[in-house]
Amino acid sequence: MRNYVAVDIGASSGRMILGNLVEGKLNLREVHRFKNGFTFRDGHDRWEIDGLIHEIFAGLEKLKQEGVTECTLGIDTWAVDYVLVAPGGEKLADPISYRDSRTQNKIAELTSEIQKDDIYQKTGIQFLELNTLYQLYAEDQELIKQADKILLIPDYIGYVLTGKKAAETTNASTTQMLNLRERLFDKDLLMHLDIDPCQFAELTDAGTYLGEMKPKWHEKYDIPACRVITVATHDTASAVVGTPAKGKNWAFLSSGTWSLIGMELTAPNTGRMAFEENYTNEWGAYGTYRFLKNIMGLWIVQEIARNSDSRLSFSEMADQANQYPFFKQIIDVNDPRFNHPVHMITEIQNYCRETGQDVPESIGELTNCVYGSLALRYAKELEKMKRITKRDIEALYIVGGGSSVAILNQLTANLAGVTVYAGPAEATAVGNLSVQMITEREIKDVDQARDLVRNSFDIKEYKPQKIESASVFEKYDKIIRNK
Ligand code: LFR
Repeated sequence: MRNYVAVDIGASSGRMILGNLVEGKLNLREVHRFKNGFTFRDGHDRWEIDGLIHEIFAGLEKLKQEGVTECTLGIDTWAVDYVLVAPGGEKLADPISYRDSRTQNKIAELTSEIQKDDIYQKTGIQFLELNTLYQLYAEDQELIKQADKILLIPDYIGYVLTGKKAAETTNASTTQMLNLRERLFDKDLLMHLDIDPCQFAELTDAGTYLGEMKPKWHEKYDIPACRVITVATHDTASAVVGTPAKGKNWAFLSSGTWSLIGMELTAPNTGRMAFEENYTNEWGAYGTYRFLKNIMGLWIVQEIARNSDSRLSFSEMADQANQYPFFKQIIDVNDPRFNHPVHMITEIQNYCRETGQDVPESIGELTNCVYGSLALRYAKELEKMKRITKRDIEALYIVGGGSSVAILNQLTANLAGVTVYAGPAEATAVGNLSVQMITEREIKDVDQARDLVRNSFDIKEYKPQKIESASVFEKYDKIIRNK
């Protein structure tokens, strides 16, 4: 039995999952879980990257103690953030979070120098201030000059573990700096930012062998022999691989800190409508594209929990939300004011006040408002996607931590009029493990991986129920318009 280890780190937590294929089923076991988050240091919101790497070694030590002596290992994390690496190999600073305020107004500034449409035609990527393009534009130019390499987070972790540098493409595409046609970092954009193409590592596809663990780590820690495989290192790309989809007319929703709603395409769509609706074409594993939209997601709920000091899970918060009728209060979940407010609860309350709605007070009311508004936004985006791609959507596969929120799944099915399939919660780790298994030739391809996911996990089905949705959509449109 071979051992595959997924290191999957999101904005709020990381986990290490051991995966094995046993009698045609995928067995998962969580070996280690740890917290993640940014803190304000040296003038910016920064991730504690050394701490995260330390947790990986702690997880590997646990595995060794449990008798695992050999494994392959894949790393996926959130996208867009990077580490500047000095010629000697050490990091020049702790990486700055995409929620840091340094990129405020940077889209406007950069697109006054290069046309927005040009950037979209080159890259096919949605305009989000968090993109690496605007982060590098806002970066300390002296630091960029000193950097031998700019490595995205999972590439950097892979580099620390093995000493090998790569720029994995599913993640590199989220920089908004890859040229779709040349399939390289775009020369004009690099030139504009005064970045030498050599400052990025070689573009590498998911499913490539990166290297062995450095001997020095074996001297320092008692860990299994590890071969690191470059998987789909963008967590969302891994989640899509791990989605148990079947047939043609389906969409996905990777539901965690962010809600990433989209379709898997075999060619990018950079048409007028896609541009105007700010849809993205992130590169997927094995020649696919994630045609999707970022929705603020459960971050808003996480922040409500943080503000109120409650230790409730998403599902427990949903139980409280369920005690109130839905759609009493509606917010635009993608309003930038919810990106990183000082206090999320106050921000939601102010929004409701300003838009002439009753002010939600309890955790239940606040969560009710957010879940209802998320479901509405999901339904709206599914409609848009159908128009843009001219394809039908009959099923929505919801994966990730948020897929366990039954009421949100049912509301989404009802409003969108599609069947929702929910689970697995660990789709990202599953996608990470699947790419390792394909690379090791233990399974054939993504189709087989998805069959495996369907056979190995309890996927819940939510059929759309008839509800009076017209008035709800009307209310939504009015609130969004009059904001
Ligand atoms: C989800 C995710 C999204 C990306 C955002 C920022 O974890 O990777 O796909 O847009 O985080 O990196």
